[in-house]
Amino acid sequence: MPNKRIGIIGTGIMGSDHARILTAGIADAELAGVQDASRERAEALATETGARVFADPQSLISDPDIDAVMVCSPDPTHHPLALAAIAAGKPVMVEKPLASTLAEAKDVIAAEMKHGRRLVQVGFMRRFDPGYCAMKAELTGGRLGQALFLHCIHRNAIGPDYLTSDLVISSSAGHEFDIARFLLDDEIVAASVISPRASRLAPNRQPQFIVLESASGIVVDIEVFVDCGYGYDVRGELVCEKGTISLNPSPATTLRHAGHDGYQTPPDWRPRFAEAYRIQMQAWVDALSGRPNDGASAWDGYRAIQVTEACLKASRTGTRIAVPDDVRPGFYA
Ligand code: ISE
Repeated sequence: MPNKRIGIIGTGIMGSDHARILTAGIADAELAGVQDASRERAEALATETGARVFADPQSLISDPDIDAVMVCSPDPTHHPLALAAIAAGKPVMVEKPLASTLAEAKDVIAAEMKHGRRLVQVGFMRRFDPGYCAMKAELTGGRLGQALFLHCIHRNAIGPDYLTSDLVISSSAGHEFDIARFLLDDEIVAASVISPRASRLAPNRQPQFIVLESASGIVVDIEVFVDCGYGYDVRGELVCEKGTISLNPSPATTLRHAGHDGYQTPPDWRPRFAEAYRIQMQAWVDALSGRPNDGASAWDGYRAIQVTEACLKASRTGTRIAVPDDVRPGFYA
């Protein structure tokens, strides 16, 4: 079977990372094209990977030598480019979030359903992280009993300048919204948010403390602090009736040296989730040949945005906000 020819739109941090993962050893796929608003940046990646450079997103999407597309360009472009890929009948992996608003996410769902075949996967890579997968398997196995709490911590060393308090919820906590639904196999029905004062080192945005309630009665709490200073740190503990299961820090080794005993903390999320990104990529490529996977669908992307919007409203009003309980269309069963 010939390799699937992948085109990547957006060659910034995530697009370049995906390109390197793809070229480093994903079976049955090759990086065939790249495109970026900065031609220079696209060309640099093309030189490194041997991919062809496209002048604009549409020419990459419609090219007969591109079988499937990854959208890694800035968030506001996700919605139009997902629609363009659906219109061309090409499978598309859209980096999270699926869209910038609920209305846009609904558009993508409507277009995909009209097309009649599932084409969209959203890049919520934690679904492929071995740690989260082990937590899910343990919960499903039943030995711990029913879940009661999911405690989550999401810390970045230092957020980029453009990251506002709202984006901390949509861009960063969005991962927890999706992984909570996936892990617990449950829907989020309500959200409350409180914020401590801003760190004096990052006065332009506040850390957030989010409490979500699930339909079956599980409480999920999430600390999101993108300016913790020391490194990238994602934690999770699932508390059940008969025990708990926690994520371990990802490094395989502990270093004792010069008065220090512990783990190195990575500067950002790529080393922490390297394995998740690799497994996600292989699973997506395999799905192009018809093998289903547990990746997030456009419906999951839409639900994550619904939780985001409830959190934004909860944060503004200081009240508990119900998340609408939309019925999942059979198309996304
Ligand atoms: C970023 O966009 C990501 O996707 C990372 O996984 C997350 O940890 C970070 O906070 C986001 O800004």
